[in-house]
Amino acid sequence: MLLGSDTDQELAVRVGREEIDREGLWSAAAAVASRIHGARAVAVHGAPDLSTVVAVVGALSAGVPVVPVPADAGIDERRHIVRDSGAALWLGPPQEGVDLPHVPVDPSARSPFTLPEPSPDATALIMYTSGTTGPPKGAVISRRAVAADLDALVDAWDWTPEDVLVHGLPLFHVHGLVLGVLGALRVGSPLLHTVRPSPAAYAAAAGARPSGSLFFGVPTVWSRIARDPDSARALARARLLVSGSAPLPDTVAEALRKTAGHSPVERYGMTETLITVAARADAARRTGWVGTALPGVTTRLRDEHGRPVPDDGRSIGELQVRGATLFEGYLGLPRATAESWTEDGWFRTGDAAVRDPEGLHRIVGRMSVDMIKTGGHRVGAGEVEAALLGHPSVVEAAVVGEADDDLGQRIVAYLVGEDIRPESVIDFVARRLSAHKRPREVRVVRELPRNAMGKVQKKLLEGADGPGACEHRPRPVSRTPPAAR
Ligand code: MLC
Ligand code: AMP
Repeated sequence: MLLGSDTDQELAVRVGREEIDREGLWSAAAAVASRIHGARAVAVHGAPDLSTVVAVVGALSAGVPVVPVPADAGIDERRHIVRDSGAALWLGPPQEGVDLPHVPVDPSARSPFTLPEPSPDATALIMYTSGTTGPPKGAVISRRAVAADLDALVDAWDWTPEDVLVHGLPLFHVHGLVLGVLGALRVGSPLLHTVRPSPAAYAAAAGARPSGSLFFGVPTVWSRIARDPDSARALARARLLVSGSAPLPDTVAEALRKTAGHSPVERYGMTETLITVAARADAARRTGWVGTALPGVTTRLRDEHGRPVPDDGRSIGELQVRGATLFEGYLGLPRATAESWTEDGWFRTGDAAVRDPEGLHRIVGRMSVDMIKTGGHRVGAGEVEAALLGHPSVVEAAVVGEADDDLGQRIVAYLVGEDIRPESVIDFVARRLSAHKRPREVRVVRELPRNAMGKVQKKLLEGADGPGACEHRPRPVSRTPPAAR
């Protein structure tokens, strides 16, 4: 069974003030399953509420692939995901840009409907994720991969039904949905979802009934908690804090060690691979080191010519992975799928890493400046640039990720054009793509730095994250104040 183990725990999931016990959840999910079984795929509005959990569990118990749609998606992105995925039904409240038949989801509905457990080879999820260019691609993830990943993490973190999981992460990414919801249900530990991942909500969950023991967060969440000592102190009683989805700064781990008495273990993954590398709960904390390959996963490092890189803890190569947790491919994109694997069958993560002789990994950056991680969300520079070029005032656009104490990277747009009003441009992207893909800052320049071939030289743009900074940068003629977020 993908979900649901024997447990004495009554509470299954609490989201904000709504909660449901295990029996109620299976029965409400059965009511969804009875209405959608046989559908090719269903799109689920990924709002942070109980209906989303019921919709996902209902679809999985019916063996229908789930397409999570970001709750903050703008109209173009939502339309793209719904159409590209081939979803036949929309589960959740009606949304602009969706013309599918709509199935309302009611957590208080009860049904005795049952179906046999679907095959482990069946698709569990089609999760949309950004590349460096083009619209998001649908990563097809099997039930087998989800189960393998969760079981490996259970082992790494000594995760048991006695744990109470706490997080407030979005219910449309691997972190919040696969680990944060399906993980809790597979293990049988209650989930307290805080709706937003605010420091105060995490602190309250540590003192709730039942009290949280296992806390998940992206580095932005941990950094906000580290800056709020009262909330950090409340986490002293937690069994385990876990950080992932982006690099955890040393300063944040150190501040948590001082105030909460412990710092998070780290783990590394991607939408396409699920979590592949994790530090064990009982391992000494080493900030920036994300642990060893999970059981069933193998990793290797390769240089730009495909040659092996030594495991000396210093030499950098592209991290490549293979194993039980990997996705099946990008939906309807055989070429992009083939390009993401090496000829000898390893998935190219696009992350630069080092590995030490004990097999511990440290992620040192991305191979491409066009892949941005902001607040733990993955955003392709190309897709934001394409959206910006649709704005009537914008003639040229270059988007970079700039180092940011809060978000890790913040999206900065360099624009050439006439009468550019930054707020209008930022809202334009938020309305079309999604709120988390909007530039946090706009810098208007007279021209973009280009090489002889006409290609924009992003490393010459002021503040662009990564190596290659240089004096010959264009000076912005105007910019939004940094406070304008
Ligand atoms: C502000 N808002 C706007 C706006 N300006 N909306 C539209 N247009 C504008 N111009 C609104 C937003 O919609 C939102 O509304 C509110 O302002 C705050 O949004 P924000 O500024 O984007 O939120 P912020 O506070 O910065 O959020 C930080 C954060 C969030 C950390 C809470 O980024 C987050 O939840 N990150 C987690 C990402 C994650 O789970 N990644 C895992 C990927 S899986 P409202 O109404 O919503 O408040 C993966 C695999 C692995 O990576 O390894 O795990
Ligand atoms: P996504 O597909 O949204 O899951 O994003 C995957 C990317 O997040 C990876 O390719 C990494 O760049 C980044 N990432 C995930 N976990 C970590 C981590 N622990 N440390 C550094 N980067 C991470």
